[in-house]
Amino acid sequence: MPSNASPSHANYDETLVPEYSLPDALVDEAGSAVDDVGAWRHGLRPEILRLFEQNVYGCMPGPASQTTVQVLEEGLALDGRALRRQIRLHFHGSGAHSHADLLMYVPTASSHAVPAVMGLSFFGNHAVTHDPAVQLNSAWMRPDKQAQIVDHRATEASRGVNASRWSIERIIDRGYALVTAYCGDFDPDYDDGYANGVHPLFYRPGQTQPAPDEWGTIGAWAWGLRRILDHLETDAQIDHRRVAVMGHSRLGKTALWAGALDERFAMVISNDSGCGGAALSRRRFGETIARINGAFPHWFCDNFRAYNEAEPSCPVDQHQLIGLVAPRPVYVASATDDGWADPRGEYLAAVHAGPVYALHGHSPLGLAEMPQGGTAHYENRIAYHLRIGKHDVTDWDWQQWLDAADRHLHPVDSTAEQQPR
Ligand code: GTR
Repeated sequence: MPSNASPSHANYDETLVPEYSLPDALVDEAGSAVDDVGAWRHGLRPEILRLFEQNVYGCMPGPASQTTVQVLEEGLALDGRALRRQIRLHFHGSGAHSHADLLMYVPTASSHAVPAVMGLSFFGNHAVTHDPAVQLNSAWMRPDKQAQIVDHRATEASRGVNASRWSIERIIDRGYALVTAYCGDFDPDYDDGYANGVHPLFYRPGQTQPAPDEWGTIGAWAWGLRRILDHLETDAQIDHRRVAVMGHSRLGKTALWAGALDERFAMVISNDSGCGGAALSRRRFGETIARINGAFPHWFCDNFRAYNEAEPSCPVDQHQLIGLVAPRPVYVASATDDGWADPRGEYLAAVHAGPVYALHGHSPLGLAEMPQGGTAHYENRIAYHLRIGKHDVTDWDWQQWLDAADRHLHPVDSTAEQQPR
């Protein structure tokens, strides 16, 4: 990480947050206020999506020209309370091939299709559980001592290193399936000019890297989430109309982008997603656009660099990303000791997405003040919590998300029009 990207060099002083004005979540580029759902759906929603594509995450392509499904393994887990299924999705296109391995745990207690939570992991399926039957991922991984990564590869000692972040037993016992995959199966998390991962499957003849308004690595990860959902649509044990997408940190940014783009995700949960996720960029609190583009030049599209030290000139801010999830439930989660991700900026973005929910007849977040640490607010479809603690995912987070999912994760109204994408 370049030194200017270091958390210790960031602003954490609320009095030094610059004055800023946010784009109104219900005003279009021409300056007209949108006051009915039809105009939002057919005008403003596609316009804002396009602005995020062109300026922040880049446009992503549709499915690969060919996808094949290989069942790697199936068996009972958790003393028979879950069916474990490991599946390899193969993607082909433009003479290139890549694959991603899914790990699914499906509760056996239900004879009906069950709702699911889907999320990508930082270190592979074997890292989210101690279950020895889960295959060890052999793809490139970021260096990490605690995750027992040696020479960029997982080792046997990497099994379960992130298990505390995935409350699998709780998820299963609450009646939800868990579906997960390694983010690096879609694009390894380093700046290689997009020679690996899924980008080459879509290069036009002669193209060697994405154009400035085309997808980066977050786009590739979000693409992966969408392809997993394509697969779940074929799985009779999963109620694909009740799939929540969840992500932590860089993968929380990814979950929001996937959920904004793809209305098949019935609920979106972003945890500690920070800059380029749920936090308002214009606050310049903690991580800023310049810092994130400096440290992770491959995450966003090249056009995003135009807003380094120039946040107000970006035509969108992150409350509008949250607004794109409307009217589906969206849950923004922060942690008290996670200043780098700007908890207050995440809370404010959830507040400022409120008018889009109100337009749809749903109550906004409904918190006039930043809430106390250790409280969760999921009465309404825009939910927020502030966990006490550091940048992490804990069982407390999962308890709140599952409570919110029980309350809000209903099948998408089949009469609601969905935007074809
Ligand atoms: C940090 C990055 C954050 C966040 C975090 C993570 O280094 O600056 O934006 O994404 O990594 O993903 O854990």
